[in-house]
Amino acid sequence: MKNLELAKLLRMMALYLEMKDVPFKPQAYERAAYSIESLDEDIENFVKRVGKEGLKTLPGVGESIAEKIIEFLKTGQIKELEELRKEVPVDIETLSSIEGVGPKTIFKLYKALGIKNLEDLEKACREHKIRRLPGFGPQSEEKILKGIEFYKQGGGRHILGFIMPVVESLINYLKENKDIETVVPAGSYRRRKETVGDIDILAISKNPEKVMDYFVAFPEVEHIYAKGPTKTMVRLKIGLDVDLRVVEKESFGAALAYFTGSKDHNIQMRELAIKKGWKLNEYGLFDQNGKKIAGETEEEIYEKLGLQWIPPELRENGGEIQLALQRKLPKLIEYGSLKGDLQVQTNWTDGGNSIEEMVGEAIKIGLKYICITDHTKSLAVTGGLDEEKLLKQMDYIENLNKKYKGKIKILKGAEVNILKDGSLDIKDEILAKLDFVGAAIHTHFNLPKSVQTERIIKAMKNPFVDCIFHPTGRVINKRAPYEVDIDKIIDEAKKTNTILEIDAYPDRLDLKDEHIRKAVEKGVKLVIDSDAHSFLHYQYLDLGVAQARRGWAEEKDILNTLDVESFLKALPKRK
Ligand code: DGT
Ligand code: CA
Ligand code: CA
Ligand code: ZN
Repeated sequence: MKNLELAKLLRMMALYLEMKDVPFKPQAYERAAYSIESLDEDIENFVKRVGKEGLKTLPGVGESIAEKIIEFLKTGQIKELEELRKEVPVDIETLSSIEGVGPKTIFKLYKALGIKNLEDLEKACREHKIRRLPGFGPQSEEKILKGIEFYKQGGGRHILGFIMPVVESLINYLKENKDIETVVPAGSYRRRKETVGDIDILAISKNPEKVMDYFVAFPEVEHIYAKGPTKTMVRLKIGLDVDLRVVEKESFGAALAYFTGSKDHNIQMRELAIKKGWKLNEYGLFDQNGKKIAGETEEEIYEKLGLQWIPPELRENGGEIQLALQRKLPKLIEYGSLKGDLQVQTNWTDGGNSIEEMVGEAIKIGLKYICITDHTKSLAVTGGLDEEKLLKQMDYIENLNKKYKGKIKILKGAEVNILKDGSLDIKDEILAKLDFVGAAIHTHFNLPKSVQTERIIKAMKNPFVDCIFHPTGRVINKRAPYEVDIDKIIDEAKKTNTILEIDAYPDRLDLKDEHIRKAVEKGVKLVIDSDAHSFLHYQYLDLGVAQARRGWAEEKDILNTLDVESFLKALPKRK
């Protein structure tokens, strides 16, 4: 799978072109990168299958980018990019992930101070060299330092949704080996944590040596840390570490439970065993005489301990063991149970596909409704829609609905901007005509906490705002959430009958798990959206379901598990 590597290079192209102030092209490269990383097929196979013309059906990929992709598959690099890198040899990928540091700033810093990487940048900040440059000041210096700190906290954890295709392809590769009986990813990956440190895979085999030879021959392996018959550790080319453990069939369940974790969950489990005078470890559950009483399956371990089986997403020591003892675990929302998607952008603004392309793909994957929510006018960079264009889009959708009757329902919506004072950038009389209105913050991220909170509450009080999109505004590993009193937002959501969104896009996952749990406890209604900017992004809906499960959400908490008629009737403000 070269997809991630290619996406990375395309994104780098976008950054360099932005640095050079080339118009439009950066956005195309960015979109193409999106497309490639969310493609669920190996890009090499894909190109073999559909050729250059097929490549051009991907959002963002035109003639010139298609050629670069083919060049990369042939030569392992993109010549134009190599030249740009020679000209301005900076670690553009890392530097540009620091909040407030864009390609143009990077270029200025390189020219003025020779800053090439994160270390240079931090040093220059600490030596107060940046504040003396024209266009910078003490404030921008502080902001950059803060950004660096946040970046470092990320600590090299990988975003689950982005590494999933690689892990799945590795699992499929392992499954092809005849010596492997069963193979399952465990650890934080199995718990569907939003970021993972490394991947822990378990397998059953009678020929562990052969299995390990086969494992390290996986084409994406870059480095072997250690190789032994029971445990082998490697690093993949995308920088992700993977451990493979081969265990005996009789203890597979015990190993699976142990290596799924989390560590705190395991400690509680072990204590439960100790209370009974037993012992639990990665080999099995043993009674007071040291006799093994369970180990082959996870289910029997939980059962012998008097517990209901606990879904991995709940194993974070958040009270799940106590509830499992009483057989009162929530009945979590199931994967694949979403019938609609309420946040879909199109090429009317910054999406990569037309409304009809988004509709076509939605039908293909079995969605029963989607809501078109293009950005609105004050978000000028996306070409946000004004009242007039919104009305035009509503008419257009009205007509499309005739064409697609019986296949899918297209809802009229918008992702409306919340202005600095909490008012919206679209008039109420127009909002009133939409089926579903999401409001979101895209500017003024740095207001004081109480001001930011009041700003959102004011938007929730608008009778036409059905939902707050990505309520905390974070971008994992890139941008901290804005300061906001989330408990207050949840309380006000309940009071004002406003839905909160779980944005399923891999680096958003906003609300996050612990917020979802609070919202569920308070009886706030939620929706799970892909925030699609391309038809390839619908696949992330299940990542949102994963997050909802980690937040203990049941089907009844998530409104887009309903069919479209019931969904519209259930909209809390419109009842
Ligand atoms: P990660 O990789 O940081 O995203 O998180 P995990 O949960 O995958 O943690 P990892 O890879 O260090 O270990 C995998 C599992 O092994 C972990 O979920 C629980 C188990 N484990 C690791 N170390 C310990 C330990 O010291 N005590 C106990 N009880 N379990 C452990
Ligand atoms: Ca792990
Ligand atoms: Ca590990
Ligand atoms: Zn957008």
